[in-house]
Amino acid sequence: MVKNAELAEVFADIARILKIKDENVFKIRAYERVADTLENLPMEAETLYRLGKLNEIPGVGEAIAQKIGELVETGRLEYYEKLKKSIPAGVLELLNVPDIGPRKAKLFYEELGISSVEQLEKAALQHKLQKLSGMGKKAEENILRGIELYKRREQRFLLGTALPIAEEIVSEFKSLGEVEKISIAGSLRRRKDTIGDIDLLIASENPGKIMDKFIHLPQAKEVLAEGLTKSAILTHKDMQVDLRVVSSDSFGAALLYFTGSQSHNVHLREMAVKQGLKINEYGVFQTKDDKKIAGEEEEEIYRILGLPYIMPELREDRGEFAAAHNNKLPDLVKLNDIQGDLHIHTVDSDGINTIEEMAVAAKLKGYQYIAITDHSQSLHIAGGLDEQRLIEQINRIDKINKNMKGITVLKGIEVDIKSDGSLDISDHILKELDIVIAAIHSGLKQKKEQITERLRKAMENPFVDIIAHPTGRIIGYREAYDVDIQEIIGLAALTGTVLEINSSPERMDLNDVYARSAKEQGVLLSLGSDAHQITTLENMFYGVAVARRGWLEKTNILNCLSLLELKKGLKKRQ
Ligand code: DGT
Ligand code: CA
Ligand code: CA
Repeated sequence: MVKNAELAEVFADIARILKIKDENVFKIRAYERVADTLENLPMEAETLYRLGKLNEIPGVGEAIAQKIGELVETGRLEYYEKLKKSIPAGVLELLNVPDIGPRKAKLFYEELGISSVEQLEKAALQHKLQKLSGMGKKAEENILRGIELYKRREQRFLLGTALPIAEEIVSEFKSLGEVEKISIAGSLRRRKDTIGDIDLLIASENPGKIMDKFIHLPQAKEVLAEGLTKSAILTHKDMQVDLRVVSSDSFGAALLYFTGSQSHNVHLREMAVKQGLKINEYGVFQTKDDKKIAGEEEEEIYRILGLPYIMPELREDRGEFAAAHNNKLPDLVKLNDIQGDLHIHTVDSDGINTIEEMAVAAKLKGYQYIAITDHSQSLHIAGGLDEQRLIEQINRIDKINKNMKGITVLKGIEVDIKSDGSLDISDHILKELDIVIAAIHSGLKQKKEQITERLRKAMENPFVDIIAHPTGRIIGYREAYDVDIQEIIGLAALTGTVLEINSSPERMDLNDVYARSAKEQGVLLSLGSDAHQITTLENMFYGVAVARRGWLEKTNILNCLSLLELKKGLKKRQ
């Protein structure tokens, strides 16, 4: 069986090579889309192929269906093999360095023969890049910074990459009779946006059997360490998984210990010492006689220390102990509290599904409403809507709402904030929409004052309800643009503008720290999946993870409101 992920990788690679070769952008985008779709397809493409139903996959036309067929039947693709030979593999890798697009990769390769990231770094340090045409001192510095990001990315994984793998492994274990309890621990349980390694914990009286299963998991590429109670493997994606096996009566203490964070644990231990207690990964003990008084459950351990249960997402030693003491821990928002999705794209710009398809899928999720927020005209590459097409979409949504029961489709736009801070759709049209989100997609290198000014202008517009992905970061690929986020939060409070927590796992923007800061200043936040197809509506989970790490309750979140309340919560249409 050829896995969807493997097919996706081939098409993503094809897109990358075509980019370097300067091929037609639409052709490239078609391959990128297919890669994306395949990765998120709820069903094996091979099965669809066997049923003759490949054409039912959105974005799969004749030519691509044929290629999938060839891969399924022969395990290789002649077109791809030829394409790969036309360019050194290292040149392709250059594209993974932030700030390096196909044009630069081509330039470095052709002018300096650079075909690896190491060679690129060396050339930059020797100031060879700045002399090339179109380059300069600044551009060279940017590339060095990009290489740093690239190296860091090699070491950490997105929550959205690590969690599905961990859950897959957990479900492999669940069928094993010897497993009494199992849990994800570490930063993954705390839902940090990036994950160093996956930590798993199992309670069992038969660790030998557990370890045997662990090192033979289909996910294991390599065994890094093997012991009776502690082992580590490397997955095919080069992610490390640590597993510890403990006995059931220590499970709570071990889970607390291995969930961390380290600073939370240190604080907890210090508290215990003051009460004549000792905590370690085996349990809670009285110092005077070493008698074990707790260990089976986390709740019990917190209780013995006189604390309410502290959710894993709060365990960063960022004030959770003081809050717990004063009974002021937040009642954290849950995925179930989300009443609708406020950031959705469709085929009208760069999405894959239609408005109706998105609405039906959202209704199945139990949402009351969704906002359709396609891109606006400045984003040519994403097929952004001009005013005429937007008006046409507005009319279409009115009709859809008449026919669709059980969910309301809100008319919206992700309007582009241009370099000078103006919007690329005029106010008299924005006024016709239910909801307007504004975002920066270009001029990302502008100075802090300029970017802040652009956002200020957008927030002062009476029709702009939400600022989408307010810092613009793409984790591991692009740093946040230079913006004074505290000033933005202040302006949001002043203008009654909502700030988004973009829930795509590559963005998670605002992040947890800024989201909490926004809450403290009375700013409302909105969670948007930024879905470009049905399957990524699920990204809402990651937005909720950020929200929870940011101490948010449902009252801090716009789309925890019912439809009626939501309309009241938005800026008044004047
Ligand atoms: P990561 O993997 O870098 O995203 O972050 P964590 O938090 O998962 O860290 P990791 O995998 O090194 O260890 C998992 C947890 O185990 C960590 O959050 C706290 C606990 N832990 C590990 N090493 C130590 C240590 O030396 N002292 C203490 N107090 N706790 C530790
Ligand atoms: Ca970890
Ligand atoms: Ca670890």
